[in-house]
Amino acid sequence: MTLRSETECLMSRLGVAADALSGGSMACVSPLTGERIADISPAGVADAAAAIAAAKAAFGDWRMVPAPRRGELVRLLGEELRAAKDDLGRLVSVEAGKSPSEGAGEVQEMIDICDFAVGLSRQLYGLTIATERPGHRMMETWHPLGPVGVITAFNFPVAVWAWNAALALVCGNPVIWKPSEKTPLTALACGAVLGRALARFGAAPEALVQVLPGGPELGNALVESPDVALVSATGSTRMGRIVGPKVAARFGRSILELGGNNAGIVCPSADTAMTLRAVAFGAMGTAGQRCTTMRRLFVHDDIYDALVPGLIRAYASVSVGNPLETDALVGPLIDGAAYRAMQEALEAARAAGGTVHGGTREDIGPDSAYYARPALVEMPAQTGPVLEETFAPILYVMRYSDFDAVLEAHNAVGAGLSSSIFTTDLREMELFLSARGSDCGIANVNIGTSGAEIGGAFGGEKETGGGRESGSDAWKSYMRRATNTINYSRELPLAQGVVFDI
Ligand code: UN1
Repeated sequence: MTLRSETECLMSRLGVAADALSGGSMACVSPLTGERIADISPAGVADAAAAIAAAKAAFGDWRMVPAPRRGELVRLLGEELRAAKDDLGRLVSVEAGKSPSEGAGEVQEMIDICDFAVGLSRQLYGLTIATERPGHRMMETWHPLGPVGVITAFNFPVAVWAWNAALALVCGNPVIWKPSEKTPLTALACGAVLGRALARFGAAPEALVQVLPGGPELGNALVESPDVALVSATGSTRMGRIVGPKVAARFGRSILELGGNNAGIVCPSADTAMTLRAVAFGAMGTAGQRCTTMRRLFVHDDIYDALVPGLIRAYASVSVGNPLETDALVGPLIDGAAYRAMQEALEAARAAGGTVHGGTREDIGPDSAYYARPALVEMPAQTGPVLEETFAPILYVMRYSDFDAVLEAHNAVGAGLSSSIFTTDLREMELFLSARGSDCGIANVNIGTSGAEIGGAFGGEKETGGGRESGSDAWKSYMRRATNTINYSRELPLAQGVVFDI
């Protein structure tokens, strides 16, 4: 079976008819082989405008549906996702090149956030606050915000949408989704899965969730429209520099989840065998194409020789290949541009005095597929490409001897998403987690930088954009807060003791 016909089968089982997959002007390509697996019809800016208007109308109704009832829709979505897990996970592998386990894991992440959001639908708590005025009560109420525009990247084509959609829906907001141009099929499939949940739910407003596959002009329409209350955008820092100011200029709200340049610090007391496995997954998993991928590793002089030669061997021996045909752990890069960016970074690393292990193209599949052996680069210092995020499996390894200096080096990059320390020394661990330690939104101990669970808030600081999605109280970004002061007395005492007797 060709990948194209497998895609048609998967899509049809997921609920997208075959005639939606051919004859359109937007080519969908699988990175596994470079094969065209569908030609769909993209949405245009007029469709985006219509979608925004429809979402605005849907908001009028959805905001009045009690939150636990809204949670019921998300519960049904979780059920439909459980039923669709195998097919949707496989489609993620076909469209984004992930291994079956990572494809399935991504759908599991969607199911997890649905479960979380269902619970949340009964816990959108506001505080009751002590007031200084007698006979008064003060409280806060969380209200739905408005239509939410979700812009996602190719590397987590479905999970990141689910983080946003599940929360937005229980918070009372319609969703308009602009998926990556590289992964529109999984988005259409999610639309069909959600359609089944909506049909079972019954009385949801029209256009509660809409999918707009197509080019950047669609994302721009969401960014510029005053009717899109919140834009949640995942992608490069370059993209965020455009989206953030535009949304801010109209006083809209944004959640930005941008680049990462995530590092690990390996201390003398680290468990070397476990560290090696954690670094291998963090740096090579998903072919280095997670925003949480480990990209820098600082290794203490005393442990360098016990760890790094073994890591270099792991890089030389890790299986690279088509993960649907072999049990390869490292699949393809998303496209030729990603491969070229990887080679440019490696060239720059060599020019800066780095020793490159691996990184070459593997002779797998047709010319239109880009498989590369992950690269480990021993660097004399944190310079040149080490300071940038290259979305490919490159790990820059550097030595350190002084803990305070390594903390400083750790934080001396633009991005601030995820970080790890490998140590069994309590003082090092706590310093890393302290106010003068890691400056990232995620700081881990004895695990890698990637693979966060949905229960925590996900996102990072500095050039990562500052947004938080997923768990903890990230839901608050999807609602507006009203502070209410109620006078149940017959007097009118003014706050701060102000007197105004007329
Ligand atoms: C991303 O790469 O944009 O923590 C999201 C992780 C995943 C999510 C990554 N749960 O690696």
